[in-house]
Amino acid sequence: MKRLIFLIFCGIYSFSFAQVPPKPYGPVPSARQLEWHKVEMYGLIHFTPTTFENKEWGYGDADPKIFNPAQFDAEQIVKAAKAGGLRGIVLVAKHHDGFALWPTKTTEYNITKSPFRDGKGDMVKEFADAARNNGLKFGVYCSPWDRNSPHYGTPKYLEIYREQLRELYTNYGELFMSWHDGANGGDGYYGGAREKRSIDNTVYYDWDSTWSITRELQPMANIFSDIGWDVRWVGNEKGIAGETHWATFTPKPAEGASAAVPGQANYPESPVGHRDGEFWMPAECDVPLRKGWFYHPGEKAKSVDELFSLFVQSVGRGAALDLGLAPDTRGLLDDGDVEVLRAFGQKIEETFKVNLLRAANLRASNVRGYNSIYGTKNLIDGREETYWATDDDFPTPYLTMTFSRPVTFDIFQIKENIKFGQRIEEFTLEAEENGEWREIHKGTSVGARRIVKFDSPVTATRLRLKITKCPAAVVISEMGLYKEWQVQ
Ligand code: FUL
Ligand code: CA
Repeated sequence: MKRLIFLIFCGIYSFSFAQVPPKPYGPVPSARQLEWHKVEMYGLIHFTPTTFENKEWGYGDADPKIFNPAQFDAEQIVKAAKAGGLRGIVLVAKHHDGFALWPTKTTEYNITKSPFRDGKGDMVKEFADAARNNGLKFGVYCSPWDRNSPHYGTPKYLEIYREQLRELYTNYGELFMSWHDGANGGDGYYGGAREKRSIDNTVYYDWDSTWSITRELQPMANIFSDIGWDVRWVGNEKGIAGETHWATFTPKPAEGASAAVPGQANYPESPVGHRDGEFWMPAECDVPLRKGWFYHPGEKAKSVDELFSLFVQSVGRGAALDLGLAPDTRGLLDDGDVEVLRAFGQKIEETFKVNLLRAANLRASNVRGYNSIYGTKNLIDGREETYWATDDDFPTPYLTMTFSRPVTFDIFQIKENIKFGQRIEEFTLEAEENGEWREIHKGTSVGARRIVKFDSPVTATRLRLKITKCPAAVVISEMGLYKEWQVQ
């Protein structure tokens, strides 16, 4: 009898032990960052009087009357973004020229002084509504640097800036991002002074207090800045993250600077991040669809293949792609831009439609607690929340994928379950050739999504993934093999 009780006890003990999920490793994403990761690709819209001046940085002296986009249609722009596979848009509600696209109480230099909708327009609202109507998330960019304000550089301007944020945070529904650029100080109109104003950006904006307004009024808005907070700048405007990309990062003051603040940080380290970083602060890779952030008649959109390559080098490295969209003076996206977005969206959709790995038999060298709830079938069920996990003392497993007939692919994809942190440090992919394993790829960080793009298609009947360096149990949500779709 005693023996039986003992056995039952052991059974219950091992059963419950086997149910224990892995412990998180290192910093993990917050609820708001997890939502941001799901967006993956979004657009950044620049459209102010600067568009009508054919400039990249307005000086702050443009007559509001030039802002007259007679055919403006937020639906056209947002629909084009959606067709491009973008799941959100961030509107530049105020750029460095200081012109507010909404009827703000904080400055006269705003949309009500323009002919747009006879001075009764609110472009932030039109974009916010169009985004929501089309199922896209909405965010705002309000430039801290303001080349129009006579108060720029004084404490009064900081009050104005914070009030602008408050207006944007209270009148346009839930925001998924609050975007803060690092450009601040320099020459400008400044209410007619036409001079150079320098501020000490380590103290002037008092970001801790400024961003407490964001937290209070928009708790789900991810704060983007050069040095992170929720999302860090990738350190270039090419749309490319490091080949190795750690979502973890520790902002440090740039050489010679006293504090890590927007405009002064350790940018050379931003593309890769820090393996032992203190915070979860994944990179956003921003890049304009055309050459400039604003529309210029002589420029044209990048090609579908260029965009796909940027997608692989940003989203495919666990970061996000923020693609600049520039409406023209009509207030519409150029036909060429619309077409390229459509074709890009189609390419992504078609490429990732069929996961060829679903046809494989998957065998792992270890499954956590021998428990099928952590089994390899979770890798191909199309659900992010289910995962293959190993035992804590088995962080370098391998996984064999066997097909009944040869499979041809040129994309291999892995997604870690980032709720448990970023874990994998090195892996290899091998293909069996004449009974021997041949390494076809050696990779590093995985994180939210790792897309490995092969230069030419690979055909194999057996493949093997080896996790060769990982500090804790492996937790992988999804894996896949795909064939890059080409425009027919
Ligand atoms: C930068 C700005 O200076 C550019 O004009 C543009 O808005 C880009 C997205 O961010 O900091
Ligand atoms: Ca899954």
